Amino acid sequence: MAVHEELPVPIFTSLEPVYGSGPQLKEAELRFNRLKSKFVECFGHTPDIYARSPGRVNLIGEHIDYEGYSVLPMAIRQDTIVAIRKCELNEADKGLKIANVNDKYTVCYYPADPDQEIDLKNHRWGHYFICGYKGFYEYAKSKGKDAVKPVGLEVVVDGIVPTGSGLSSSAAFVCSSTIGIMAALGMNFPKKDLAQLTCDCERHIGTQSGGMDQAISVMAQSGFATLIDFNPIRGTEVQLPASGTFVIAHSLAESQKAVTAATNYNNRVVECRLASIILGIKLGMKPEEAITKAKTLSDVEGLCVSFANTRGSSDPVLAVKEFLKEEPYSAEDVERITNQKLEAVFANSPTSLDVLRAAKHFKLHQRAAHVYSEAKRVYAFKDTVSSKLSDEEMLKKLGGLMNDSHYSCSVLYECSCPELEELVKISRDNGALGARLTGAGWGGCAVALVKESSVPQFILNLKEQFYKSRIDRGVIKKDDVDLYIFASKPSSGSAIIRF
Ligand code: NG1
Ligand code: MG
Repeated sequence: MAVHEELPVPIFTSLEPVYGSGPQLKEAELRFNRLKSKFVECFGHTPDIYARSPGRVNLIGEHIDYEGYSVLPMAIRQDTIVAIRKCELNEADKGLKIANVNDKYTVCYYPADPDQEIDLKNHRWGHYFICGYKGFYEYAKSKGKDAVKPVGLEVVVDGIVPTGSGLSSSAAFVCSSTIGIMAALGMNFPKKDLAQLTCDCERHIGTQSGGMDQAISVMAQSGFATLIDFNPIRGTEVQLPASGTFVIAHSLAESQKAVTAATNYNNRVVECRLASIILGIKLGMKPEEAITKAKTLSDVEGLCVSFANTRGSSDPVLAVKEFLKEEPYSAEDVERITNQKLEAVFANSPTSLDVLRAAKHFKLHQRAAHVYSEAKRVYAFKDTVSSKLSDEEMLKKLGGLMNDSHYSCSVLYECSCPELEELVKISRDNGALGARLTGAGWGGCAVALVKESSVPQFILNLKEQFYKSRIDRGVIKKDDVDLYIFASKPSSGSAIIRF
């Protein structure tokens, strides 16, 4: 039997297989009807096909996917749906027209050219669709499908994953776009290829992201969280304990990752790269070798382990302690060790050069200590879930790991913010077994593990203690509060819908 990531994206002719029954189905029917009407209003006819892909909440394993380490997210029910119709390029209106059911997002036009550059200096919401468009053609070409000619596309998007929230609205959009284009052209690729290609193509937006969000969005199975391994991408279903529920709560600080990349996200990717190179050198690699081979911290873990073995432990965190100083490194400090100008090391990566220009110093010890310890927590989490512990002990242990993860993100990786700290504290004060920021951080959501039976009271308390003052100050509307705090069950991954 083929493992499910080898299979193509499922194609359904009704909404039930994706949205189940009950209120979720009703909501989905309304959305699809509205989307179809908007499509007719924009383009004068109905779409050929719909593609949907969900957002996700990462339970544990933050900022380690791009370092090659496994992570443990689950899909949430909130998704992006793309309605799409192919039009020949000789039709009157050429190109790609991308509208949105939400009028806040004005129609974007792009040429039907897979080689177009995305204008990063001028960020527009439609850019994420173009990531998918480019990604689809790059993949098709790599598979020798040169005959796939660029086509024009009419598109309407309906996304309900809150944006800038660390719940991966961007991956939901990129994945549904890519899959929509693929389906409109009558093709279907294995899910693991789609996970890889959407990860690669979302980088056109300018963040040097890892592949967690796209992998879970494409591959999620309803009812399970997924342990995702990289190189190659692989998903293992993880059954979560029924006695616990994950509650997602928005800090109401928006994390504008595409805009702050040079100082936040990409900065950490560059710091990890520098830490890898220096560790590589300290552990016996020649500088040139380290620069070409030590791309991520997982690339040098083997060296760390053999060093640590001589110390009687196989913990790479020990190597970090021994070889990376705690004081921040200046560019010159690093260059003295690498014998190479940093501009030359990163010459092929314009977004890394932006980081170098913006950075005052590099906290290599702290970033590497976070990555190696967080990687271990992911496996500890998975092992705990499948252990024989009693429910109570299990939840306690999982909560403890989440708390440790938060501490590491906050103190070592410095990707939290005051609003997230407040939310995490209030969550713990109200009985959460563990709480942590989720996603990239610097704003966005926290996720809390709460005993199933206490969830309604927990949510009420957070509304009172975190959201009420924000409603009073007009930060959010009272009627919208359920969009910002909700319990979440593991939902299903991408699907194509053809009525
Ligand atoms: P968010 O910002 O939650 O979409 C980002 C990255 C992930 C991962 C997390 C941190 C993108 C598309 N995603 O997620 O790959 O690195 O941060 O764990 O940038
Ligand atoms: Mg994102």
